[in-house]
Amino acid sequence: MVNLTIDKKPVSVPEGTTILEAARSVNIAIPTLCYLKGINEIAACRLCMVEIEGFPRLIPSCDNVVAEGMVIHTNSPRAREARRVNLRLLLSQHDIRCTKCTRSGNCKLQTLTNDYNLLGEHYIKDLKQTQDDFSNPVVRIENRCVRCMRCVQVCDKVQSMNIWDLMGTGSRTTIGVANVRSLGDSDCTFCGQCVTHCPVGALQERDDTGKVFDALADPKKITVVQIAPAVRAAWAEYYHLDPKFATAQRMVTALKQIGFDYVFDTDFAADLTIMEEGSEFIHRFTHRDRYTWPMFTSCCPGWVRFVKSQFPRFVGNLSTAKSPQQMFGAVAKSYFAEKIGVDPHDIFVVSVMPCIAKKSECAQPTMTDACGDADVDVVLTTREMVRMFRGEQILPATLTETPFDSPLGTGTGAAVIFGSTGGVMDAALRTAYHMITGSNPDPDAFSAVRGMDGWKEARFTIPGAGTVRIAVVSGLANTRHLMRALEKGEVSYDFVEVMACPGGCAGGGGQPIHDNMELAESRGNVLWALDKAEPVRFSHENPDVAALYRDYLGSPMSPRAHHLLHTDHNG
Ligand code: HC1
Ligand code: SF4
Repeated sequence: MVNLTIDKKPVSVPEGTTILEAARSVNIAIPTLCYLKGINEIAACRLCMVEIEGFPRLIPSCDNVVAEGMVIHTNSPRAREARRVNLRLLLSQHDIRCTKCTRSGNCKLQTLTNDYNLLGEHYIKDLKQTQDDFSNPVVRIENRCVRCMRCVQVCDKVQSMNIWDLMGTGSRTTIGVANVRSLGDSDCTFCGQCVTHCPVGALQERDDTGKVFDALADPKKITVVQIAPAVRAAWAEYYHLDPKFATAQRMVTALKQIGFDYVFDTDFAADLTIMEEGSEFIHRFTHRDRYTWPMFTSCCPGWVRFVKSQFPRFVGNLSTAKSPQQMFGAVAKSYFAEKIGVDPHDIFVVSVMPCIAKKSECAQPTMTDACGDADVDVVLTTREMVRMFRGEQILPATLTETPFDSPLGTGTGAAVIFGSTGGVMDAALRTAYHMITGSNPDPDAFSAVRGMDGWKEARFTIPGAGTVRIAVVSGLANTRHLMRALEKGEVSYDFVEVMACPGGCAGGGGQPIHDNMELAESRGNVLWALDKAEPVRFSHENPDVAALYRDYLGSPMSPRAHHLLHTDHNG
């Protein structure tokens, strides 16, 4: 252990601890902007400067380690003044029209500027106008970037994609797309992890709220919204509501208040996905020789983009089942349109997703199977939905509960866990077991797939089918490791679930942002608790999914089911 003094407090920490972490261990907060523990410890912003007795210069605390006997002052007049100067230098290159920024109120730079009372002019007044590209699901706004490098490091270390890179030199240093391509031409998976880790608003999702407000105001449109599993675990974070109070049913009320005609649940389509994907897995498993292995889940568009660009020879291993969001759109504009007797072209389907990549998934030219229009018209992130609530002056703390509409609003416990890593696999195995044996397993029989490990493995024996070797992976760096191991023959599996975002959709790129906090696990736990509390925990027991098969699709994998619910990933 190393013994030192920080702000007159004696501190004892293991060798190799940074000064920043040593201070935090005794509840002394040193301001940071660029710092991300284990990911970005490079002192780019220089706001964490501290004074050490006997050292002539101030040093950044995030990339210097403690030494025996150090006497450190984190908030001396010199340290404070250095922070103020460095903050003003950052502000001099930052577009400070905060009222125009979606991160206003949730921006680290704004908070620090207030904390340090920097009310006067900054060094440079006029920023050059930049041409920002708002066409892609992920948008970068050059004049807001503070060159903290978080996006570069998250994309490199967590997602292994290396899309962002440092460009230029000196005062012209900036961040751009590596190899000087545009983002749209790059291999970006649009997972949005760069967005949720940007401390300011330099990266964000394309704002599609205007399209939704227009549709809501159009009397000819029948507006239908679906809510993804993981959204319910996070939507009220902005309002600091207790997750027990912030139910999906209160979100339904808010969406009705802003004018949606029908509020449905992606959980319904997640159960439908399990019926199709479970049947497909059993078919492949019982005709092993006809397929290459393993079979991969296909509901995460970040992962689908990843496999197409990074490991194209595995594209044929993806389940042909569309994602729940796309199954929902196809069913809404066919079965549901017929049921309520309207022209499907008049139905406007909005998805609220924890995800940015879903914006690109719904725009795929192949995702038009119901009536030729896009099956899903617009995807909003959880953040965009909350912005709509704010714009409409919704007061969530006063909301009562409203049930989802019928018949696309019923979901089981197996569906809600889709939003957490391991959930898709768990749900699929519950139903595959039933399809093979004719009886239900214990709904918690497959709990080995749960938890936050980035790469999980398990084997399960299903009577009559044998042993199924599965893996569950989340985060694209973990995925790359698994794919390389598969290529080298170091591992072999039958069924693999992949989610691009660490922890699955609960930690998705469209979820509320809390600087330096990873909430995928706690949000995931909300979903696992919802599953436990559900009276029905098997997708094959969803009564409305059963009715859809009985009245419209026939059976899983039927020609109609194939047309509406499956896709060719090479298409
Ligand atoms: Fe997801 Fe899915 S779980 S991909 O994360 O399969 O976005 O929540 O909606 O489609 O159901 C996202 C979440 C979501 C789909 C489902
Ligand atoms: Fe989107 Fe979920 Fe995939 Fe992340 S893990 S890219 S939130 S679908």
